Amino acid sequence: MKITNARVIVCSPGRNFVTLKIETDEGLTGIGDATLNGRELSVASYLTDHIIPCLIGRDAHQIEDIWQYLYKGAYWRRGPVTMTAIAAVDTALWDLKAKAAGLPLYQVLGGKSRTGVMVYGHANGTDIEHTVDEVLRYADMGYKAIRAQSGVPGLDKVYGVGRGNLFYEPADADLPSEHDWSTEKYLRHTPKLFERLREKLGFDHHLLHDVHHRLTPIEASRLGKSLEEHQLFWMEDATPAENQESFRLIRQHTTTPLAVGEIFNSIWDCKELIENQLIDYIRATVVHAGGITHLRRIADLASMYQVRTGCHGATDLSPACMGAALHFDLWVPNFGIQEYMRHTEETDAVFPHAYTFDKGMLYPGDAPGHGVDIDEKLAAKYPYKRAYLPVNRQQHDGTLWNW
Ligand code: GCO
Ligand code: MG
Repeated sequence: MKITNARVIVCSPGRNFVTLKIETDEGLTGIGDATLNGRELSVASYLTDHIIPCLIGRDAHQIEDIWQYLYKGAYWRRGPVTMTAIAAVDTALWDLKAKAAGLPLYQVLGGKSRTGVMVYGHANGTDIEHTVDEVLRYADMGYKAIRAQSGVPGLDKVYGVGRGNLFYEPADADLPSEHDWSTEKYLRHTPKLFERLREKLGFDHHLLHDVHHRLTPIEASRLGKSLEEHQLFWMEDATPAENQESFRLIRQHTTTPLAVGEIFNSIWDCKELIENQLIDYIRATVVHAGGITHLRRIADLASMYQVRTGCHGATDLSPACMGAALHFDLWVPNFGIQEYMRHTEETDAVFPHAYTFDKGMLYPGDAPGHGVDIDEKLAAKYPYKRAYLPVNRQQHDGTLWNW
């Protein structure tokens, strides 16, 4: 099965997405997500200008060789742009291989390890009572696991608090908007949120929380300790993870499970975190961590240390990534949970997909491949629109902080 053509489709049905479509001499096509929020066009150019010319004429079945060719062949290894571009090719090739076999992708990966994929939804509110109501609404919708984020008294804008009911879109401005931050205010507020949540919800649902890189290790340790009695499923991105060693301090102080890795793009970003059992869940995902081929390597390493997967699944990852991730999740032996932030109707219409939601679980479906397509005609109606993620500044003196 020879690759005859490949092209990049950039569209913005409610938000920006970059998609790679690969065509073959057998008439089959495969698609892969290449979206890197706020830096979309750099991946589009990497694919169009530097990768696609090297793909034409290659055997689409040689997924591993093509992966190595693109990774080692670039000479410049790793990095979000490179690894997202490689991921798009890899996802499209797995889609093609499964379609050529006439099988859903999970079968080609090794078959089902479970009946469905437990997902967590995003509940958020402007204050504690609003957030509690939203969490209860998610529980009513059937979710077994719910992430809770709340506005913080005295802070104008914080990560995780949306404007509408079901959708949260942080990349909301033509130039980065500014949020303000106070560790003290956040740390005073967050344990109260979970205390109230457990009071109203009980302990039959999993609760999760995303710190979004905004604490230092010792502050994160304090938060983790104060949340222990509320039995979180995980505390996410408690501190930035460039220095993997910094998780040791958090680990030494708290039994609240730790998750990290949505911005990781390679196994090298999590090697020490995993080998030293400093985390419980690895959040790397198909689109930003080199595709299924590389994510599988990360998951295998993680399984040796009882670290489970918890793939990133925010709306800036397209349905093509979600489809591929769900097949991966259904197969991967050390599965933990899958994030699921629903896409808007406009997005769903551009990306017809086979996956379905029922009672807190997602099911990838049995269509051949990963089960997600792109309606190019419809996509053309939504041209790219520049959109940035916000930045964060310390409230007391304006110092740029982690968002
Ligand atoms: C999450 C993430 C997202 C990111 C977003 C950035 O846990 O879902 O933290 O909300 O902020 O993916 O592009
Ligand atoms: Mg996160």
